[in-house]
Amino acid sequence: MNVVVTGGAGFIGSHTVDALIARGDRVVVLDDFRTGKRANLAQHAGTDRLTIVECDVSHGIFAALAGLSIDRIVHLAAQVSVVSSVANPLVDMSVNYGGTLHVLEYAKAMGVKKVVFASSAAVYGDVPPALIPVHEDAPRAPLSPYGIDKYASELALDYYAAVHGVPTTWFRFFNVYGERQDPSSPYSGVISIFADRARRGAPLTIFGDGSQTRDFVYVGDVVRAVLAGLADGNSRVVANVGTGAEITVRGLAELIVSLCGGTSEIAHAAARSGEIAKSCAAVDRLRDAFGVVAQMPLADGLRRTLAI
Ligand code: UD2
Repeated sequence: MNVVVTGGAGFIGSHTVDALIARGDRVVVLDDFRTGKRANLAQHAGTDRLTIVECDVSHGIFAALAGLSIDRIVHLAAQVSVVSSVANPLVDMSVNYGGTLHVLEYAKAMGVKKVVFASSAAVYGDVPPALIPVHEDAPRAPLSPYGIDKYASELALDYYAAVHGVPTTWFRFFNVYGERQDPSSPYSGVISIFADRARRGAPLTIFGDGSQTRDFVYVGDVVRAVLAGLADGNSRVVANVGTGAEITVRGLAELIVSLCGGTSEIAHAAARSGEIAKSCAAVDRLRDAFGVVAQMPLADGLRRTLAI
């Protein structure tokens, strides 16, 4: 396959590129390097199967990809912070929803055979406890511009498939973690922040009482889902990508501290506003439609992330 990976220099994107190149595909990374890093792709230096194009997905992708032969697209490029989307909804809308429309217009014009899109558990909003683990057909009730943009993008993918014949598949990622997740922003994934601090023996801060739960899925399992989505078939199909298991943030903090030798203190700070209480994916559709079951046990994935 000849695959464009938008956001291919980012955390999930660079792992996707690794897997595509390992199976023999040709890959074009389209990334504006605002948060993506060339270092995430340094392992492919010298390969003729990787082309890197610097471009904002919401501006000029037709020109950026001109002359390249493209079969399929994995669309991961996004503004990824829910909190930033609340502060700057217009930027979020333009990059996240606008970016998806640019990708779909390109796919339509070029006859691309599959677009796989990274949506998010954010489309569900705060799910009532009775609906956990949350199934794909549960109500979509996003609570942030980020969630609205992801849901709007899903609708656009469905529309381009139904009306313009562009095959599309999209996944709702739960809390993805693993190597190369950048801990440097306050809104980085909690595992990247806790791992970074616990490695140094620095204190971990839990927002709220730590009873909130999340479904943490290892990036390698997410990449297997993305690759399954790139295959023919399953157009207009959405699946959650999670493990089906939840852990409290307190339990997570204690596990990471113990894996690191137990020196970090665990402190508490005020809960984040708009905090979701419980999050856990129903994973039967991922298994039944795509043949993918998340395999990495949390403790093993944490050891890899911590490089211990
Ligand atoms: C995740 C996604 C987000 C969106 C959302 C959908 C990440 C990084 N973010 O947001 O993009 O899809 O799910 O619901 O995957 N926490 C602490 N201490 C810290 C940092 C975080 O206690 O230093 C808590 C935080 O309050 C939350 C949990 O850890 O309860 C997870 O936080 P997060 O920022 O990793 O992800 P989340 O679930 O808010």
